[in-house]
Order: sequence, then structure tokens, then C-alpha cells
Amino acid sequence: EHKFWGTQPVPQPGEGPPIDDGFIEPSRPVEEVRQEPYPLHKDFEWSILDISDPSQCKEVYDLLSANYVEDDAASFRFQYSAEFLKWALMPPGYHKEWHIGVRVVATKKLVAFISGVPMTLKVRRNVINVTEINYLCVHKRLRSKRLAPVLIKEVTRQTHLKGIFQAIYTAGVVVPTPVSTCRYFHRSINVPKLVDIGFCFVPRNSTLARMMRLNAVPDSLSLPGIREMKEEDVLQVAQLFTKYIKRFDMHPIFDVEEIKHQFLSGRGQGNVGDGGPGRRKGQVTWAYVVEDPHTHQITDFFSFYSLPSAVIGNQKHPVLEAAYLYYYACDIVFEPNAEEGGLFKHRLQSLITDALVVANHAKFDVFNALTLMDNVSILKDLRFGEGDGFLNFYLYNWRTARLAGNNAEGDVP
Ligand code: YNC
Ligand code: MG
Repeated sequence: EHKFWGTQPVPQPGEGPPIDDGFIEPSRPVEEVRQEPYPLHKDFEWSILDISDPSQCKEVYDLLSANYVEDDAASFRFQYSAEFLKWALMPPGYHKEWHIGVRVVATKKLVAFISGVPMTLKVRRNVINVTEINYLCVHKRLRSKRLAPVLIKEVTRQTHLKGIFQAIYTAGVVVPTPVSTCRYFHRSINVPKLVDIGFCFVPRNSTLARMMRLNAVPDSLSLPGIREMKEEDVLQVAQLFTKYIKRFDMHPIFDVEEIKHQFLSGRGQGNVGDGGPGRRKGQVTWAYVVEDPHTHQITDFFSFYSLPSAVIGNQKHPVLEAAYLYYYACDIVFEPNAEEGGLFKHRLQSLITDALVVANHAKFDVFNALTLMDNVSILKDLRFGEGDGFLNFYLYNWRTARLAGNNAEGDVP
């Protein structure tokens, strides 16, 4: 059934849960790794892209803008900004050899892309160095020609050449074999626009005015001591993040440099407002901390990123401005059995409500979140609605039992 995936070191359909966690195929010495790129049709050539070069970054942006992920109805298409790609593809320790393009020999036009970035991942009891694969894209005119498997094999080869033999990736599609599946939830902010573009509907028993009232976001931040994260906070945020994230069966491990990159390097240039209301020029990420007014300790933080979508064929509203909840942490512990979820749930609700306030000021139309981390405990109360999209998580060359996640209510049936 899966001509390509059936040949790869991934759990195959019908395999039972593994007896123990570990690799599927052993690592090899770098000398034994294939040294030549995989062959391409004679009209095409491989091209390593230098994302630090604005013109090459723009080429990837142009390819993805016209050809990347769309929803099933082809109404929306992800429109990652060039600044976003720079932030996502150039974390500490990135390898330019993992930013792989395919060009037309005759015109040098970029027609396909795949990328990897290094990451330290904890999966249950094991810490593994992986590549995080993303932005696999083939130009619409070159689809269904088995180019995707060649891109995947080439990024695998380049990964092996750096001594890395495991990968993590996510996709909307199901291929062998997801390790976990999350559902998307959406919190409406700009209700009239969302209705206008068909992102949501006014139910028969409601009105636009009532929907706007129900989804009104508070005018100002509510947590005492909340403010934008700054460079001086990096060490404390790293400690808070590391402590909080340990509770989950699969999570990245970020050192201090990586924390700085993840939460501060996508912040854009200039002052808030230079990129429009509530935004810096080129701002990709937002990060806020709660500093205890008495102890000056950082007790909480949240982050989200900007990932707009093109509204396909809409002249009035060409772009849907979407914010995506990213990492957060609190210094109090989730109590699953406490009445109403206890202190933690209350705290997380206040924290993410403040995230909505910031996103509203920055003129986002919708705030999205997945059913991971502790999100499920707060999504319904904060008026996030269940979406129809799922995100499947995959591990390459690593066996582990399926991760239930903390997503009981949002998991696939
Ligand atoms: C996908 N998204 O099943 P079989 S997500 C994985 N992830 O193989 P062809 C995919 N595999 O089933 P097309 C996949 N999509 O026969 C398709 N496949 O075994 C498999 N869309 O290839 C598919 N971006 O070239 C089939 O298909 C084979 O021309 C078919 O190209 C596919 O970035 C694609 O959704 C996705 O641009 C490039 O449709 C194209 O259709 C496209 O005939 C819009 O391919 C954009 C889009 C995907 C976003 C993403 C994560 C990708 C992960 C790839 C796997 C990485 C493995 C780890 C490597 C490193 C290992 C180390 C160490
Ligand atoms: Mg193809």
C-alpha cells in the first residue's frame, strides 16, 4: 500500500506495541553513509539553500506561499513569512546542508524543498538527538511523480552524514505510523471577519452580535507582574520550562541558548507598533513572563507565534491572521484529581486569557491551539472550538508505544 513508507525504518501497520523503546535500524559510521546525492531526473538539480541570504529565503517563501499546506476544502493555505522561516530554520547548531531545494536546471527556479533542524528530544526514558523535518513541499505542477520520497531520502542522507539517525516530524496526513495525534482548536477573535471568510458560521439560533459579545476579549492584561519577556529572563525561563515540560512523555530539551532563540529571536525589529498595532516589524513570536511583584521571580510564561494563512480567492480579506499557542509554563503543578482542576487550571486559564489579550491587541483574527501539554484542561472554558484538522506526530527510526498525551477529550475517536 505504501510503496515508499513500507521500505523505511518506521513502525509498520499491524505491528503490535514494542517490547522496549529503541532504534529500528542501528546507526552507522559516517564513512559508510552514501556520499553522493540521490539521482534526480535530468531536468532537475539539488541546491542547498542559504536561508541567511534574504534572496534565497525569499525563494523558499515564494515556493511555500503558492504550494504549501492547504485545508481539505482548499479555502486556506499556510503563508509562513520569510522572517518565520529564518527563525524556524536557523536555531543554534543548524546545518545549512539540511535546507535542501530542487531547482529546474534550465531556469534555476526552485520547485521543491525539505528541511531539517537539530533538536534534543526526550521520548519517555530516552534522550535522543534528532532532526526535526518540516516544510516538505513540491510545486503543484510536479505532484504525484514520486519526488517527495527522493527529497526525504536526501534529507535522511544529509542527516546521517552529521551522525544523526532519528527524526521527528508532523503532518496532517496519515502515513506509517503516528506516535501521537492532536486535534486543532480555534478561538475566534475577529468574529465578523471569520464569518466573512467562511472560517466560522453564525448558528441558526444565534446572531453575529451575540457571537461577538460571547467572544469579546478583555481590554487589558490581568495577571499582576505580567510583561514582555526580555533577555535577562532567559535563565529563569529556561529553568521554569525545563521543570514544567518534564511531566510530558515526549518533549524537546532546550538549553539556555535555545530558549533565547525560541522565545526572543523571532521578536522582530524596532518598537511595538512599528509593524502595525501591537507588533514589531517582522515580528514572528510573542513571549510574556509573570514576574512576582514581591520576589521578582518569574513564576509563569507563555508564547505564541504568527502564522498567517492565505484566504484562497478572497479579494476583500486575502490573509487570515492566526496566532498559534506555543510553549508556556507555570511554577505550580497540575492536579488532575482536584476539584475543577485546582489552582493550576485556574492559573493556566488566567495566563492564556492574557495571551488572548496580547493577540487581540496585535490584531490577530484567531488564536489556535492543539490538544497537547495541559491545553485540554482550559480550551473549552476559554471558548476554543473544536476544529476539523488533526496533526499527527511521527518518529523516524525510533520505536515507542503510542503516546496518549494529555488529550483525552480531543483525541481521535
Ligand atoms: C507527508 N506529508 O505517502 P507512499 S508535512 C510524509 N509526510 O508515499 P509523491 C508523505 N510522507 O505512501 P506528492 C507526505 N505526503 O507511497 C506524501 N507523502 O509510501 C508520501 N503538498 O510522493 C506518500 N507538505 O512525490 C507517498 O507525492 C509519497 O507529489 C508520494 O508530494 C508530496 O513537511 C508533498 O502538505 C507533500 O507539497 C511534497 O503533496 C506535496 O504529492 C506537497 O508522488 C503540499 O510521499 C504541502 C504539504 C507536507 C507538510 C512536513 C513533514 C514531512 C516529513 C517527511 C518525512 C521525514 C522522515 C524523516 C527524514 C529524516 C530521517 C533521519 C534521520
Ligand atoms: Mg512528485
